[in-house]
Amino acid sequence: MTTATARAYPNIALVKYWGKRDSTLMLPLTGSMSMTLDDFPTVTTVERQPDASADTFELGGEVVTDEPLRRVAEFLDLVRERSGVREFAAVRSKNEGPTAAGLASSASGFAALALATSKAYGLSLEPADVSRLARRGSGSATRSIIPHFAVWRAGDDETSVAEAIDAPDMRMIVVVVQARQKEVSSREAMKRTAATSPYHQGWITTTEEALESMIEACADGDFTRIGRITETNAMRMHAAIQACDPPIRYLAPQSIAIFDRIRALRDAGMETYGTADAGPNVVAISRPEDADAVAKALAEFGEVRVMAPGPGAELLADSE
Ligand code: 2P0
Repeated sequence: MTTATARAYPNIALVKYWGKRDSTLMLPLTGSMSMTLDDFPTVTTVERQPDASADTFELGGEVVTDEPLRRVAEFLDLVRERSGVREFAAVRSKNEGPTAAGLASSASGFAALALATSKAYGLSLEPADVSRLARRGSGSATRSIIPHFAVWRAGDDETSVAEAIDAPDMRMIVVVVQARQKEVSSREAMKRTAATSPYHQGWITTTEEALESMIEACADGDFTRIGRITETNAMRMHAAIQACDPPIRYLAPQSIAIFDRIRALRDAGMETYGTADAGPNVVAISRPEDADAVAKALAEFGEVRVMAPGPGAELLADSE
């Protein structure tokens, strides 16, 4: 194959990844667990260019240069090294969600890129190998290879891959607070948390515990326990981030108001829990039968999308 197109979806972590043990191999400090979404996909085509003298990258029809191009080209270098094929490539990608607004576009982006590139360069990889490869592009992309629910183990270069885990069916109600470019990238903020947050060690210890509890709760099909672990883990991540020097605060006043409403819904007997990534958007989780009511209750805060567990990374087309 010399051209391949792949699609992958973002994922939202219920137990978060926040910090690296090795930033070259992209090994996380702790394991994490997520649900892959069924909307906001990235579709990426990688076309080998025998005569080109550099890689090119187009996102949503716009030519991309500088740092995003550098990350894509470095990722392609890994695949060139493994495949022995030295050709450069043209990468064309399209995100259906708002880029860099905290809706995990780098997860779907590098997951789709990993699958498309491995095919275009003739590597024949199992899903675990694609997950391992995607990790080198962006940590959270490791999990987007896997359909529905995934656990990504901290591990070492060989074992730090995501695997499917059974969990009770649920919905994610995504409230898009502001689809704006964020001020500090996750990558930078993770570094600053490790270097300056006094709560960093507490974050690591409690996340390791949270993951083990989450795995038990999933095996038991215990939505209540899953929800509690999810919300607590998210709050602890934001607490550790806010305690950086200089501080970083991803949650907006509107985000806090959504968390308050989620708690009020619970107090009123509607079981839902909240989480948020490195941005102001809030994601509520609920049982499938409660999702529409939760979505209605949160609609005043912004655009609301109900998401079900979605597919893993898929090859859409390949050709000579
Ligand atoms: C997660 N996030 O588990 C956590 C929670 C954001 C908050 O993974 O440096 O884009 O490329 O590995 O994966 C976002 O960080 O960072 C992220 P890199 P990534 O989903």
